[in-house]
Amino acid sequence: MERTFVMFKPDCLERALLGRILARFEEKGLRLVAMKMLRVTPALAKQHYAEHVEKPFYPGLEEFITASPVVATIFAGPEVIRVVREMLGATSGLKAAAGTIRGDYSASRQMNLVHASDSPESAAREIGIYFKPDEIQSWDPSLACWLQAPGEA
Ligand code: FUP
Repeated sequence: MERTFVMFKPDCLERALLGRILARFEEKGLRLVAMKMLRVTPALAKQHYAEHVEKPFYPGLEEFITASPVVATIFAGPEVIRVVREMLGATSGLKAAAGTIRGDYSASRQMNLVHASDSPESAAREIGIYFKPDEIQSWDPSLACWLQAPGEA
């Protein structure tokens, strides 16, 4: 089953939107398999956003992502990487379609509430940065048989 790394950013916690946004993933039927609250350090920010470290917007991005705690999670499910990215909407809350998480709750490119992996390679890399293997649960929720037909998972 595919896994994706989903991180609820400082603006999400500061605005007390964690429960509401987490509920959208739960209600969709995505399977939560790992979760922790932490503070992103500048070193961790540079590792996470390695592809952006040299970009002009990086200093502001680091200041933002280290400003308050985050909640790091892993969700599992068929095509979960694409499904979560589509639920989030475009990177900028100003461009994200209404009905998506960013479209409904964000009016910013930087303060876009939630990060999610954009490919199987980034999911594997980001999961490895934030979680040890024994922090990831393998479980079959009892409702799973009402969320997907046999063979779909
Ligand atoms: P995404 O894949 O949606 O996380 O977006 P990107 O990898 O393009 O950008 C990573 C983070 O940098 C985003 F959360 C938004 C932020 N960003 C800025 O703050 N300013 C920019 O000009 C571009 C991206």
